Amino acid sequence: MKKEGTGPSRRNLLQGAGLGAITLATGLAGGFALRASAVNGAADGHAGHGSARGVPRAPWDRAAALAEPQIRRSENGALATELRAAYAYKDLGGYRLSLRTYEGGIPGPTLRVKPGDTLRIRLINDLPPNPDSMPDDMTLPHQFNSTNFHFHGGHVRPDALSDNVFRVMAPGESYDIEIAIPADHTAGTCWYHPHKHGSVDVQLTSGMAGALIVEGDFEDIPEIRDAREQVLMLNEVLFDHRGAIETYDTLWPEGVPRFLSVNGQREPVIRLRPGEVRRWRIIHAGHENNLNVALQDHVLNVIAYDGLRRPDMARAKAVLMAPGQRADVLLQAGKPGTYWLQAIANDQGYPSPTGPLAKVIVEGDPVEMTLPATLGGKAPFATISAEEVTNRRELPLSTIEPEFPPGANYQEFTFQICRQSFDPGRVDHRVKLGAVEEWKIINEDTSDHVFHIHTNPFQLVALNDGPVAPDWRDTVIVPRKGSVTIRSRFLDFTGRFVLHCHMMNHEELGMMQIVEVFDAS
Ligand SMILES: [Cu+2]
Repeated sequence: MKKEGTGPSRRNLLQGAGLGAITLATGLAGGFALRASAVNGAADGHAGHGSARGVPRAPWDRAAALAEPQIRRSENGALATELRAAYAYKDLGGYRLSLRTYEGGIPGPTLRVKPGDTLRIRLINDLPPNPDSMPDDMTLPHQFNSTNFHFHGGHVRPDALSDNVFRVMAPGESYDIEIAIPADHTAGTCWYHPHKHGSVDVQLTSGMAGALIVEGDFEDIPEIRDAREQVLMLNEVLFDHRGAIETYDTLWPEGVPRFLSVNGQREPVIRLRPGEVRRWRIIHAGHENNLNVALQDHVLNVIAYDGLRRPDMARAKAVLMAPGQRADVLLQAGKPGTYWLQAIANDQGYPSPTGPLAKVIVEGDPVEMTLPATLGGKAPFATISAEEVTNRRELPLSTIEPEFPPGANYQEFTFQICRQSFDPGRVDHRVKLGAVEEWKIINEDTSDHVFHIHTNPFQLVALNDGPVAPDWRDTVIVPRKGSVTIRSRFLDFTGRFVLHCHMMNHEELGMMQIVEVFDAS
């Protein structure tokens, strides 16, 4: 039975009680509620070691420069590459972890393609056999060693060997993926990660994700073209007493060590010269929490959200990012000094994680660079007017929670869209090819959800029923007890794909639907 929103949700209790612990890192013992975030990365970096008893320590180089993932670039219209999914040992933030990876790295290699290219990947699943059989209930996490591949942000075929998240790539086998990127594809920051229902949350949390950059944006703006760029892939690192993630209980309840990472490093160092303009492609690859990203004493100038170019720069003291979202920002370094890039306080119905992400050191001779005066006012797509809309839908998001006092076990929670949990055998929305639809996504819960739909991006129309400036995204926060209204064109691709909450624990426990675009002609 659905509990009304007046009572404290499990997350409220956990995170609310954990807030002090996040800040003070006192390692409070005792009640269940206090365990959750007691080890969340405090700025002094000393948090949490006590809870990780049993995990081998590893040296933590606090002066390590931010590592750039290996780059694999297309040539002559194609990028053909291998991605091997396998366990690897990883020394991260003072722990020696054994995690599922792409190519032994966290994150995986950065794939760089151009509009019109073909992306060919041989995915070798070198993970060991699944110890468990398929569950009767598909909304329970399962078979963590089966995987597949999703191109998040890709406007590409969702079927066959393309961006097909219904494929199951079993351990011990190899699979070909072939994605034709349309010549008119938007250029920008996308990413890839597994999307196999049942194992995606565990694999993503392990660090199986990489940047997938469609090149060619902002070539008309010299200030951006000439700026050095860096991928910043954000994650929340968590693991069990063995330094691994082998059961879903490691992710829920949240009693295990956790801290924030950038490109698989804890508090790496980023160096800039005074006055230098740099482009950061920030990708939130974490699995369940928003991160409110800020750099001390600096402005973040957002030039694209979700890889979709903005008409104008948005100057921000902090950029609130949900799991799955990307923000391309221009940063101009200020006076010499040390500044923390960090996740600062945010309320998502419970306190979002806070703590250091990277140490930014501004030093050396100043350089003369400037921020662009304008981005040119171009939107990635023509605005969808109300007259263009051919159909409307409402999608309520809701959670069935255990009665108070809340249980600690993930099995007690059910996440739903349109009052139903995910069923891989059911199509939830049939959309005519060529349709232009307006959807109102309604969050009935007391904490935020994150709406993401594959294949086609959407235009924001309203937030909590109030109009907003047209803005294109593929992932958006749906505020608690609130709503987001979006419009989208379903023009180019038929076939089945999914929409889901990008808090992947919610997705894994049922908050996903299947959309089928069909050709009615
Ligand atoms: Cu959610």
